[in-house]
Amino acid sequence: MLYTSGTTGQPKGVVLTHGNLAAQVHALVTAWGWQGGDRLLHVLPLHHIHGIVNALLCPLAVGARCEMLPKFEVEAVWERLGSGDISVLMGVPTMYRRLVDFWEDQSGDRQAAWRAGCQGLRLAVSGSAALPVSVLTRWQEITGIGLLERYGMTEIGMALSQPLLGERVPGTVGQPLPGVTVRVVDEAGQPVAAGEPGELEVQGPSVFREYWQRPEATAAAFRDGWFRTGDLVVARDGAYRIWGRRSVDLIKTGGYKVSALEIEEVLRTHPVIADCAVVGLPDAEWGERVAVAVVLKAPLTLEALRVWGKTQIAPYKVPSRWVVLPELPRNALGKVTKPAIAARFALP
Ligand code: MCA
Ligand code: AMP
Repeated sequence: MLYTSGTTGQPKGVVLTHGNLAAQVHALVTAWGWQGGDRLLHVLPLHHIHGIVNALLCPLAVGARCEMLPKFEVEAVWERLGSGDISVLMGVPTMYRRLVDFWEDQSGDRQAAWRAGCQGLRLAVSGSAALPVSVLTRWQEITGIGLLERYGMTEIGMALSQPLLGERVPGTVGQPLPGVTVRVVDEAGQPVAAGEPGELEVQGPSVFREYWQRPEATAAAFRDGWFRTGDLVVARDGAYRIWGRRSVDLIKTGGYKVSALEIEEVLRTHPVIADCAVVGLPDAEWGERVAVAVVLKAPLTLEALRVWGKTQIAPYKVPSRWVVLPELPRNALGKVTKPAIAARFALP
């Protein structure tokens, strides 16, 4: 069972059966050509599919080597890649961005050695959040090898992947993996015409059984037997492109999915916060950054709020930017207008 944030309240437990995990592993072993001789460098957290299924169960399933670093530390990762001893790497876009940025500051000798070591890398995968094409391009320039981008979700494992061999169109996440069936539908659940945006729905043996003790949430997540991902996609020329999300209240920061509503509920328990609204702001390093607009009853600093926040929720959920407002902008129905809040952060 893995916990994942949704658009309502507390994170939900995603129940994955052994059959689900076997199907997820089988799809990746087949599509990505896993072999016993592979040597993966593991740099991901172990409480998500990316770190557990893709980067741990796959090598275990084929008897490959999985070398685990205690945490993602950019120089240590470069040292291992530069040794030539690593054949598979998996990371979130923030990690590839840090690798690229760190490289730029190194001596020519070090860069040459690392580049030579990277020739041992047969597969470098990016996922969990959108990979900026600028990061992809720079990674290719400096290492001489490509990145494979794929799309997945806690409830379904990996669903779409660029090909191991063959053309990988930058900015797309490829095609359905073996055993995964997808469709793209409008709000009424009707398939959209090719090239039109719609919600991605998924079927197959990798799809989870239920949210733990949440039958209504489970029922709401499916439509006619299809799992509703909440992600808007466009399928063009056989490759899928992630277009956006159905909900503005889901934020992806550094590959972690966080719920704006969950963070708001926690922040409202702070004694001097009268009201608040959380939004995701576009950010070059994190993809999105958690930001909050607050209405205060007494003086408070962002630093103090962060220290307190980390005693309540995971550090990556705690807002790192804020704006203090006399009141929150609301529409005629009294609902907080999140785009207006995000726009406040763009002001000088
Ligand atoms: C750390 N911080 C963050 C994040 N990570 N803030 C926002 N978003 C984050 N993701 C905070 C720290 O608490 C710290 O705050 C400050 O940022 C700087 O920390 P730093 O040491 O630089 O960060 P780090 O510890 O090196 O972490 C960066 C990271 C990490 C390695 C990129 O975020 C990470 O491991 N992300 C991967 C998440 C992941 O595995 N996602 C997959 C789930 P302060 O300075 O105040 O202490 S999605 C999934 O499984 C699906 C199925 C899929 O498709 O893959
Ligand atoms: P999680 O619930 O943490 O498993 O995260 C799943 C979500 O991550 C998906 O619903 C997508 O919104 C996002 N995601 C995963 N891979 C990609 C990708 N390659 N590009 C864009 N978004 C992605």
